[in-house]
Amino acid sequence: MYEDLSVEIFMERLKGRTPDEPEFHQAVQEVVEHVIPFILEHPKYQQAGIIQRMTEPDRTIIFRVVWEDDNGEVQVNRGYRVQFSNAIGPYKGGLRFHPSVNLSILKFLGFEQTFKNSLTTLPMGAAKGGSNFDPHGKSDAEVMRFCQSFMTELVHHIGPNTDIPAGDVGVGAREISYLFGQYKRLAHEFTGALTGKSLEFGGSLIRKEATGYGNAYFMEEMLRHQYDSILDKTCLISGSGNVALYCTEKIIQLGGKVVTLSDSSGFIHDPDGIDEDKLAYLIDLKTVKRGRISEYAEKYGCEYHVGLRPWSIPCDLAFPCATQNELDENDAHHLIEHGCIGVSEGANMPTTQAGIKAFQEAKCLFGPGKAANAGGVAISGLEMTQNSIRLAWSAEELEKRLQDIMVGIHRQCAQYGTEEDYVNYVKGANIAGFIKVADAMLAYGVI
Ligand code: NDP
Ligand code: 2IT
Repeated sequence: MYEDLSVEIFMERLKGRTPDEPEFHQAVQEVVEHVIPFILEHPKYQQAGIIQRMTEPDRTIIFRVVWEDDNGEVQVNRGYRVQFSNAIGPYKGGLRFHPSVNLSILKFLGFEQTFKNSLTTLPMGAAKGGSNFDPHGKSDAEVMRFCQSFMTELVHHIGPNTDIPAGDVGVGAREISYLFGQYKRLAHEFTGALTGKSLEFGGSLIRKEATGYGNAYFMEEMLRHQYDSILDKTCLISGSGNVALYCTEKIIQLGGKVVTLSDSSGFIHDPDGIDEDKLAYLIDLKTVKRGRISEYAEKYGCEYHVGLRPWSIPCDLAFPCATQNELDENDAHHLIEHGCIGVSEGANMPTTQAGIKAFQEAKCLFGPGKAANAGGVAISGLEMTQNSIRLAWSAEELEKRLQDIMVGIHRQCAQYGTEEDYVNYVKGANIAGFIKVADAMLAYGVI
């Protein structure tokens, strides 16, 4: 079976049966470039059609979400849950509310989640979901009505041992609270069927910080591997959401200097660096007032670049933490020419394929999202554990576990990705993530 397996033939067939899914193709291409050569050396995976099965979700649920806006007008959105794989644990992954959400984007995210969750070493399968609903500019009451309607369908497909959604772009503490409230009401039970919950009702300490902290820890570990550290490094961050803000916080704690942040309207450049007071202002601005990043520039009198991304600014380290394909080949060349020695992806697939190649050719450290941003889902996994044992661990305990998990992910990447004097973290993450899921699938037989 599959005797003619090659990256080219595989991708041609995948594109043939999934037309109009460019983000999904991109995510699969990035994986199979490393995994297919590995499979060819290990025929048991080839004979069992493992990669063919891994690139087809277990199931995809698409549903209508109807809600009433504050003017009494009926609004219709589309809701999704792509349950990708439960080979190594119940389906697990975030929900994204953003106007760009479509099946291609959710399939790319669900596919990547399979490898990411495997790398954490915790027993979690993979899923992703969301809606083309845009929370920007909506009142709390509108967001609540949307979330309640969304959960009215989703409740049939999730549960603490089945599928456990969490946040992603556009889904933070407010949305998870509305979603969990409706889940609890409809399911008639109080169980940890969502993570990222608030502390009063089963949430975990460190969860909101975990993705950003983990991303900074992953960079620190890549640097430590070559006897360096974040201390005194100038850092660029894109985005100003959950991941970007807490990545900033950890970089400040590790002695680095963050000089940029962005949103979809532009970026701020503060050459003096964002300190703890400025960060406190930002967390309030973005999570309570739901303001724009340009307001930071007005308050602190620094530059604001409308409609641009931060990659033209000279730096030592870059942390793309906003969205997919926000850093392309030109940006990569700019960064390298201006002295950048490391990139750690807080977002999912923020760097284009050509961008990744440019970093790797320049021997710039490059940590792919499925490894570097796995801290968020890892603490989600530990939120599930705490819910199951009905206990809450301390922040110190959880942060220590987060650090250990990020170090462990780095170790797995180095084990499978070391090429002479350079660690190819993309290759390492893909192969290490693949093996655990593939071996579970082999054990189950043909299902
Ligand atoms: P948030 O919604 O909290 O913040 C998203 C940020 O990115 C905002 O600043 C937003 O700006 C910006 N952004 C979103 N879409 C675009 C776009 N199309 N173009 C430019 N800027 C954009 O999301 P998170 O911080 O949670 O997520 C950021 C990234 O991290 C995503 O790729 C997500 O998948 C990934 N991730 C998140 C995890 C988590 O635990 N939250 C875990 C692992 C990965 P604006 O407000 O203008 O839209
Ligand atoms: O992309 C991701 O890993 C997330 N959005 C977090 C998923 C989770 O279940 O915590």
